[in-house]
Amino acid sequence: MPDPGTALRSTSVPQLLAEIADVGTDPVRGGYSRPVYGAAESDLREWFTEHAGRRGLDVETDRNGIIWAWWNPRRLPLQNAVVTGSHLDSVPGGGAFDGPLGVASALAAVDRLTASGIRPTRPLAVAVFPEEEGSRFGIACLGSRLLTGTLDPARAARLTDADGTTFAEAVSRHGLDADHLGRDEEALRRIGLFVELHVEQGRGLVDLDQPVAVASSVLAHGRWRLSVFGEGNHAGATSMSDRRDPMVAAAAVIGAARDVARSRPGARATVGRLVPVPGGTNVIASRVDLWLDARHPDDVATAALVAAIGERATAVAAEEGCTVTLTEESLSPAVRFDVPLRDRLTGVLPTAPLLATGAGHDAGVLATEVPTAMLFVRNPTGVSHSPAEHVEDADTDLGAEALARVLHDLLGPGGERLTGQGPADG
Ligand code: HGY
Ligand code: MN
Ligand code: MN
Repeated sequence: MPDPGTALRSTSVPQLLAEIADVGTDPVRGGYSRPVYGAAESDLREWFTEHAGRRGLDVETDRNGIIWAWWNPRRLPLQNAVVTGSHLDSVPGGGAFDGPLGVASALAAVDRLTASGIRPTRPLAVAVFPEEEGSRFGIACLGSRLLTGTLDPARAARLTDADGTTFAEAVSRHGLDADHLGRDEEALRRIGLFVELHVEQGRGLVDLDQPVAVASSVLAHGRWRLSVFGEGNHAGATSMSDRRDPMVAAAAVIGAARDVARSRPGARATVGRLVPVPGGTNVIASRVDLWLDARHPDDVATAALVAAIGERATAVAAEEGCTVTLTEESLSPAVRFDVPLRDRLTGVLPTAPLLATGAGHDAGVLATEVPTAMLFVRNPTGVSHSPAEHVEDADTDLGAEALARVLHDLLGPGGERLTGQGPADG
């Protein structure tokens, strides 16, 4: 691989990201709102497909809505491939880099690989996974869960968005057949390993004064719906002593979740979404639905955290004469990335530190099927899922260069031995 200083830069990551800077901007929340299969994310899919086509990549969208762009200059069999990529959907009011940085960096890395003249020993694919954030249909990493079969396709098809549109309707409007969602053995057989580049969602690299890190692990994380039931009534005609107000109980539940998480080292609990029913200003709600995002480095501790929050929620709601139900909507076990692959990356990038992440990723879901790894790029604010998320131009290029070096190593002689072992203990 030529020295970074001489690497040809047919396209820089800042240039690529500048092309989509106006796609899906959210004038109310700030940042970007790019729900899967909405107009903005569909525009981004077209943008990616256009760039992939310009580079001679063969582009296909599989039955789960995952885009695969194949860089295969030697027309090798599509097997044991090195796969990179990320997602293009966002959280509401998200930043510019969560997802698109990995996709743009993959395109820039392909430019560098082409310029390097490498004769790859196996194909490379750039993959774009749908609904990584789970912002529209409620389950994170929906595309990679369908691919690996860790989500029942019939359940996925029935998921609805805030307008009542089902996932089945959304995918069929996108030209897919909801009856064909689900585990895709053929697509999985093609993958030898997966390496995802992502903006760091934290300040680790800032504190370490490094531009790029290699990921070590992902927290266990899940989403639970808590429904708080009270008595709907008139805001003016109901005395204060005669109420069972689920909004008041919900406020206590949210505080209880925070307190329980604070009392357990390593635990995280967040309520970012709350929906009162019926939701009138002059109406005492009858029910409040709220969603808990709970995480911990250990699976058993995550379950214990949620159980403890459930118990506290029931107790504090009862003080308001209300009851609570707790329903698991999704759960991802803790992930330790494949150790041989991780070590191969740190061999290529010896100054890159190892960093754990509290954020979930498709690389975490795929880790049950193939060796996976991640690269993180420095985010000077350390903030993510917010317009404040940022990556300096120079660091975006260093990230693309790091990804290109890693891919060059994995595509070169000997790289093909790293494949299909699945997560290794270590
Ligand atoms: O929620 C997460 O951890 C990821 O950003 N989807
Ligand atoms: Mn992401
Ligand atoms: Mn995210």
